[in-house]
Amino acid sequence: MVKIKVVEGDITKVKVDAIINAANTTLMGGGGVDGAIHRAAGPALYAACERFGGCPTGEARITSGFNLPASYIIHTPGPVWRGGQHGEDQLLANSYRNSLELADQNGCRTVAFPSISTGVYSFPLDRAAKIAIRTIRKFSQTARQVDEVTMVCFDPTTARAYQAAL
Ligand code: AR6
Repeated sequence: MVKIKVVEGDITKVKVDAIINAANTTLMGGGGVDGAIHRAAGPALYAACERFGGCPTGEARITSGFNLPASYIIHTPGPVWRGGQHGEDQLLANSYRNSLELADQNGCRTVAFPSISTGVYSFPLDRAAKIAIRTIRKFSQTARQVDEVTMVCFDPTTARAYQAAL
């Protein structure tokens, strides 16, 4: 069984095998958690991401953690909220599932996620939290290496939403 936890904090400080980055499809950095991860990991992360030539929404790519306490960073562009009729729910679930599968394939036991798509991308928080928890639970039935998933929430409102979903 995969243990699921919700904490309030800064994901760049978390010592786990892999943290997830709420990226964009260029994978070339940005604001929010993406900017914070790039600043903390250092410029070598930018060079590593450049080699992918981007990533479609809902897919995931893995790099080293560079200067972060985490060993790996898994980059996934979540969907931009456009009203809910453009496959946003499925794309968000894909981001969680593909990130978890990539972590599993790379032998990660402990994984930490930020609240994907609920910042700049405006995905409704409660709806995103339910999708995240449901997708992590479903993945836990087939997980081989991953045994702990932490949602690292940057503010109390976000933490409450994931706690409620859990
Ligand atoms: N640790 C944990 N969570 C954080 C941190 C941090 N250090 N910093 C911010 N958050 P966002 P999105 C929270 O906007 O909606 C970027 O420019 C934040 O409070 O970072 O998926 C990318 O390049 C919010 O709860 O990601 C994309 O262009 C959550 O992380 C775009 O933003 C997600 O907010 C992606 O937008």
